[in-house]
Amino acid sequence: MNDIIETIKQVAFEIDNAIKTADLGYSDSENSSGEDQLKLDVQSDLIIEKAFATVSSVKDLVSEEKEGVLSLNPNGKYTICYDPLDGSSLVDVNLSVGSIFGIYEGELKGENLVASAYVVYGPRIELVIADKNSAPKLYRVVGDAFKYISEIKMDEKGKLNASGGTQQNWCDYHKTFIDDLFQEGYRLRYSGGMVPDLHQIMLKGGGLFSYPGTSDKPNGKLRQLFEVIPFALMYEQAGGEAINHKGLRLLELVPSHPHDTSPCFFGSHYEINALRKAYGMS
Ligand code: AHM
Ligand code: MG
Repeated sequence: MNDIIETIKQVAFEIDNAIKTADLGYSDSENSSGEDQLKLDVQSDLIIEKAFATVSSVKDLVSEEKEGVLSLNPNGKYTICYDPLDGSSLVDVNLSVGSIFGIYEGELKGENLVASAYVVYGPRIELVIADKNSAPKLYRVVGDAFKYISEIKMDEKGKLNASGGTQQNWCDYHKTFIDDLFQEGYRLRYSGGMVPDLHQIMLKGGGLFSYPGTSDKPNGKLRQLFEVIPFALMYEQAGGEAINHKGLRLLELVPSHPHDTSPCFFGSHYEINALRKAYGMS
């Protein structure tokens, strides 16, 4: 596992450099979700693919930017499912973006996630790593290396509300739930990049990040293997919760296709309990 973490640190520097210097235009291709790919998406994907090609513990790579599975080493133990540059459409307005990595052993489903990591490219580069045994660990680039900063622990209740999806397409009970949180004093924090948005809520103690199913996207937008499940491990290990619209832990999701999405809710206990009531789960 250590070789994988070291590789993630290496690619973080390379992708950060690409963000700061590369052409921000579109490539000629679409990803498997039918979205236009930026040149930067393709470049970040290649950086990760090249770096893991020599890591013997990695069996396969599955990228948000590629349709199929890329086999690397038949004797490897882990499959890495990754979103090379999440929120890349925010680079042209100079907002924070991130890379997300889910490290799976065996079949690609939530319960086989053994560790996850994400990198935030903001005013500073930060890396968070989670496994099943301890609280997530925060690292920050100081000088030319990642320095360990602290463990991340969430409070029972937070103050922030990051509500995704097109509001016009929310169902009535979701709208009422989100409105009620604002009535209770929650403050809106939503940049449109899930990495900085979820990072902010975890580091500020708690709150809610939601990306519900909507009338135009009944299964939400965020991808299970690359985005939803890796962050679910982060939130649970930080003392929060991560569930879908039916109350299922996101770590119990079993995708039938690598690019499947899921409605998702990440938060501290208080907000997730409020969600359960609003959605009629309890
Ligand atoms: P991407 O993987 O194509 O960059 O899209 C994922 C991003 C997330 O970072 C963010 O939470 C979400 O899309 C925002 O979507 P919306 O604009 O619909 O709220
Ligand atoms: Mg993404």
